[in-house]
Amino acid sequence: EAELIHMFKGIPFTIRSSPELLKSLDTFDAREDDVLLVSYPKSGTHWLAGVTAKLYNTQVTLTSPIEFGDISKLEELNKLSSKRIIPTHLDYNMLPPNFKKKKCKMIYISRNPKDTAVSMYHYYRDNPNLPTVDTWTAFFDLFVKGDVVCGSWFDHFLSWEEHANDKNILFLFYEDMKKDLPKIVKEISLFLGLNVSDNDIQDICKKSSFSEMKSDTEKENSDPSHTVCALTSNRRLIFRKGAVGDWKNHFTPKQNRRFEEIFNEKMKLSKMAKSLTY
Ligand code: PPS
Repeated sequence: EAELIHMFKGIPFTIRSSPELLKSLDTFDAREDDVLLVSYPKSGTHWLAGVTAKLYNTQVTLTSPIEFGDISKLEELNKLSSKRIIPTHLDYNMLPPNFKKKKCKMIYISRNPKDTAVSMYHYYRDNPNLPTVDTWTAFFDLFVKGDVVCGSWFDHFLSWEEHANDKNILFLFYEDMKKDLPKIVKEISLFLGLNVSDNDIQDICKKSSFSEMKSDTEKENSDPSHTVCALTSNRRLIFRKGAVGDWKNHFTPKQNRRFEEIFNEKMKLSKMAKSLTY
């Protein structure tokens, strides 16, 4: 079991991200028109990918996360025609430097870390490619210590927050998408420089609802933008509940106090912390 995970630059990765591939990311050749979709796991990656691919009306290649696979995966990526939409769970420091040098557009989506923790717990429980966790209590401890795939939620968020005001980066919150999806889809389209009619926005929102995306993935010819995860082919593991506040069904009052203490300490210099406590 232990060999399901390996450490790279101090961060736990699954063996589906080979060390050779992670090493070569340093020299990966970015293109100016690449678009990156960035997230800590379980923050709305699939939702954002679905929306973004639909905004381009399929004239793009949506890839699986850049850090997954063996070394041949990077050669495949090099051969793909533009435009490429590339999801990633990498923190800012591990992102291939060429994406930064070329000022590629990047969309960072984050979510209340309490809900992310709960989502990740269920994913760990149901995914044979991840270590076994027996109880929520055990997972909670691993999560707050950052002892889970992709490392500490706090480190990830803070590494990206530092760049939230860069012109090529758009910062989004899962909860805002839940509250007013058309508004956020419009914001994404403006950021990407796409001219999309209000009708198209309505249509994209309809096709990107939780129930639409969940039921679509169960069809044989499902929209490929609904299935970017490289860790499972079982789409039911991705589309679980899609709700805000499920943490309240899992956190004990004591865990909640402990989480908030850690949150307040780790995030004391964060300007965006307020947008995250729901
Ligand atoms: S992954 O594996 O890290 O890429 O997972 P990710 O896509 O980031 O996050 C999965 C959670 O997002 C929820 N989800 C959605 N919520 C609302 N609307 C839509 N369309 C949608 N699509 C996916 C999904 O249900 C997971 O959250 P939980 O709380 O586990 O249900």
